[in-house]
Amino acid sequence: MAAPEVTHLPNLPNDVEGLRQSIRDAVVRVVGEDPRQATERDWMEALAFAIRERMVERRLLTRRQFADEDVKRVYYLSMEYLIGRMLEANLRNMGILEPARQAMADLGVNLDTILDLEDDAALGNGGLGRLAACILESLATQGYPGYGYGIRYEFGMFRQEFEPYHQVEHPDNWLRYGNPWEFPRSDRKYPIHFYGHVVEHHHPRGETRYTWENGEEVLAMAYDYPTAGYGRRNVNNLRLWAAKATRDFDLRYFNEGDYIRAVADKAESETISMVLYPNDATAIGKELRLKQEYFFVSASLQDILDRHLALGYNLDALPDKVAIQLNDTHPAIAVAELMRLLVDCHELSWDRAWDLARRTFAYTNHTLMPEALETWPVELMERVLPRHMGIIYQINHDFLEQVRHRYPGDNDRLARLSIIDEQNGRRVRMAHLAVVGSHRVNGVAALHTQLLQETLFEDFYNLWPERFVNVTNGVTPRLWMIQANPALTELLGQRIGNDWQYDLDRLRALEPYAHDADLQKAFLDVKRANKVRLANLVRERTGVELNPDVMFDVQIKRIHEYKRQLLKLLHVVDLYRRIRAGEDVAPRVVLFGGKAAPGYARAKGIIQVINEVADIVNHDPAVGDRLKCVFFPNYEVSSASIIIPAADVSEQISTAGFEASGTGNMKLALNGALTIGTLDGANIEIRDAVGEESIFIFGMTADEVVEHRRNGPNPEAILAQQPNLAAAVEMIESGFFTCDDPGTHGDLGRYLRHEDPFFVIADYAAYTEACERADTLYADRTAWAEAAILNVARMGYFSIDRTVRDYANQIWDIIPEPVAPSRTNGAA
Ligand code: B1H
Repeated sequence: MAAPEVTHLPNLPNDVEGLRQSIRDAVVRVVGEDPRQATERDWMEALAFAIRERMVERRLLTRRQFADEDVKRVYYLSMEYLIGRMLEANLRNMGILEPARQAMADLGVNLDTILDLEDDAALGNGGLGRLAACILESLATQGYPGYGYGIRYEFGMFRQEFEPYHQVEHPDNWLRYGNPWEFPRSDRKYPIHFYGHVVEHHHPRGETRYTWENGEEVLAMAYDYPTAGYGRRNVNNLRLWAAKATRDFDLRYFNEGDYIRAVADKAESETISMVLYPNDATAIGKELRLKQEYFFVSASLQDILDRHLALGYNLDALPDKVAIQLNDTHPAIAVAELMRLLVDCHELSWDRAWDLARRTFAYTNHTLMPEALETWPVELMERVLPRHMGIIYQINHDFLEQVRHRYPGDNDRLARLSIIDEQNGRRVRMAHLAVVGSHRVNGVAALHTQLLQETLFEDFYNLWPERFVNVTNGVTPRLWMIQANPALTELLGQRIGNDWQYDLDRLRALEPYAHDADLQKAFLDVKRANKVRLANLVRERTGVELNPDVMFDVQIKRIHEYKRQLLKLLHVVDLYRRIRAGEDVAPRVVLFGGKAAPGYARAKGIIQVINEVADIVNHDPAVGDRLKCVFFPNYEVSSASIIIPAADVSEQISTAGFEASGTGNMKLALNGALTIGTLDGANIEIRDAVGEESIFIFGMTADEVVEHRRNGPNPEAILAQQPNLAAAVEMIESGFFTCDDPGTHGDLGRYLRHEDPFFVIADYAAYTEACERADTLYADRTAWAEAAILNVARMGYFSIDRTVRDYANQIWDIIPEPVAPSRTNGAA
C-alpha cells in the first residue's frame, strides 16, 4: 500500500479565482508562453489544460469507485465518434462554464472568441457516429460505467468546399496543432497481428490447439479522452487507438542493411489509423478498412480482458462483469477475436469460450440497405486474418449443425442463414457473424426493428425471437438544446424550471402553456433571433442574404438518393417557375447541408445541381425574398448547432423503409421545427409523440413502397398527369440552370423519368401538398407557435438518456454508479 500522500487526488478548485490561477499557470507551464504575449490560441490551449486536469481528477475518482463497487461495465465498440467541439461541452458538463467565462474575461480574453477557434472532432460520417458520441455523453451523465473504444484517425471527415458548384474534398487535419483533450498512454500498447499462417497442434487427448505464426505486427497505442457527465462528478473514458510501428518490425530490414525500407515500412504500418473512410451507409470492401476494423477490435478486446483480469475477476465471470456493444457490423470481427483470445491465448475450451462470448456481445444494426451490409471475400479474410477465418468456419459449422437439427433437410434455409455466402464468390457475412455471436440484436427505431425481423433477419428471428429488441435512437439535450439553443433553454427555465435537463420527459410541463399568448410571442422571438444568428453565418459563408421573417425550411443530412434531396429540389424549381409565371406562392428559405461520399457520383451530381439552381434563383431579381436556396458548405456538428435552432421546418422525406431511424429529425423537432416527413424510421414515433397537428406526414408507407415497386413504377405516366412537376423536370433538363454543360442536367432528367429508384416522382404530389399544409399553418403565427411549442413539449421520449436506459436494462444489465452530486452546478 502506498502512503496516503501518494494516493491522494488533488481536488482542484472550480471557482473563478482557482480557474484563473490554473489558466495563467498553464500558459507558462504547458503552452510555454509569456502571458503578456499569449495569443488567443495560446489562451484556448491553457484553458483546455485547466479543464482537463480537473476532468482527469474526476476520472480517477470515478474509476476508483467503479473498482470498489465491483460494477459491471459496458464497452461500446464503434468505428466512428462524431464528437464535434469539446471545449464548451467539457466546460458545461464539468459545471464550470460560467466561472471559466469570468476567469477568461479577467485575463482579458473573450470566451466566445476562443470557443470558435476549435476544430470539430469529426471522427464519423453522420448519424451512426453522432449516436455513439451522444451515447457516451449520456452514459457519463447518468453515471453508468461505460467506456468507448474507437480509432484515433489522424484525418477525420473531409472538409467540403464548392468549386464553385461541385463538391471538392479537403483533408481534415484536425490534430495539426496537437490536441489538449487527449492523454497519450504510451504504457498502453498492444500488438496487432496481420497475415501469416496458422499451425495446428494435435493433442492425443483434448482439443486441437492453434498458433498464428509469422506475418506482420503493428502496435495499437491508447489515447484517452475523458468524457464528463452533466450535473454529475462521473467522468468516463473514450479510448482511441493509434497505430505505431513495432521495433522488431524495423529490425528485420535493419539487419539486411536496408535502412530506408525499414523507415518506409514503419510509416506504412502506421497508415492503419490515418484516415476515416467517408462512406455513410455503404460498405467499402478495401483491405485497409478490414485492417482498421480488426486493429481497433483486437486492441480493445485485449484491453478489456486485461482490465477484467487485473480487477481480479476470472474469465468465467466475463458476461457478469462485461457487456460489449457492437455498433453495426464494423467491429463484428470481435466475435472471432474474442474466441481467439480465450481459446488460443487463455486456453479455454471452445465450448466454454463460445458461451462466454455470446453472453457478452450484443449487436446494433443501423441499416437494411444491401450496399451497406459488410461482407468480406473469404480469400481476403484468409490472407489478412487466417486464424479468424478458421474460427469463423468453426462457429458456422456449430451454428449450422443447430439449424440442421431444428429444420432437417431444409438446405435453402441453411444457405440463407450461413455466415458464408456461397452465391457471390464466397464471402463472410458480418451481420450473420454478429447475430450468431450475440445474445441481443437491436434495430434503432420501431419500424426498423420490425423490418429487420420481417426481412433481413427473418430466418434468424424465426430461430431466436428472444434475441431481437428495439432501442429507438435519441439525442443528447445537453448539446442539442442547452448548448445549441441557449435562448430557448433560458425561456424553458423561466417557464418550467430546469428539471427537463436531466429528465427530458419533464418538457411536458410546457403543454398547458402552449396557447399562452406571452409564451407564444417569446417562443417566436427566440426562433427569430436564432434565424438572425443563422442568417449572419450564411452571409459569412455564402454571401447569400436571408430574410429572417420568411419560413426556414431545412434539409441537413448526408446526401443520398434514398434521403431524396431531389424531392426538395424539385419543389424549389417548381416554386421558382411559378414565381416567374407570376403566381403567388408562400415565401420560403430552403437550406440544404450535407456531404456526399467522394465516390458516390449521383450524390455529387445532386450537390452540383442544387448549387446551380440556388445560384440562378438567388440572383433573379424577379424572385426577391419569396424564394432563397442555400447549400450550406461543410455541414458538421458545430454548424448543425447553429442551423437546427433556426429551422422552422424539418425535412425528413426519405423513401419509406430506407431510413433506419434518423436523429436529425429528433434534434430539429426538439428545437421547435415542425416536421414534413414520410412514415419512415423514427418519424413514425415522432408523429405518435407530437400528434398529427404538429407534423406534416405524406407519401407512400413502407408497405406501399414495396407494393409500388412490385407494380412496376412508371414515372413518365405520373409526369403526364402533373403539369407543374413535368415543367420542373423539363426546366432542369433543358439546361436552364447550367451555364456550361447542359449534359449533366439532361442526365438527371433521364434519371428521374426512367429510373427514379427512390420514387421521387411518385411521392411528389403528396409532398407538395404537405408543404402547402405547412405554409398555411405558418401563415397563422398563433397556430404555428402553439403547434411548435407542443412539439417541443412532447419530444422527451427522444432523449438519449431514455435510449441508454433501454440498452442498460434490456441488453447490458448494468446499473448507474453515480460518483456524487456535483458541487458546482447543483444538479441531482
Ligand atoms: C447509418 C450507417 C453506416 N446506418 C456504413 N448505417 C458506414 C453504414 O462507413 N460505413 O461503412 C457508415 C455508416 N449509418 C445511420 O445510423 C442510419 O442511416 C440512420 O437512419 C440512423 O439514425 C443512424 C443511427 O442509428
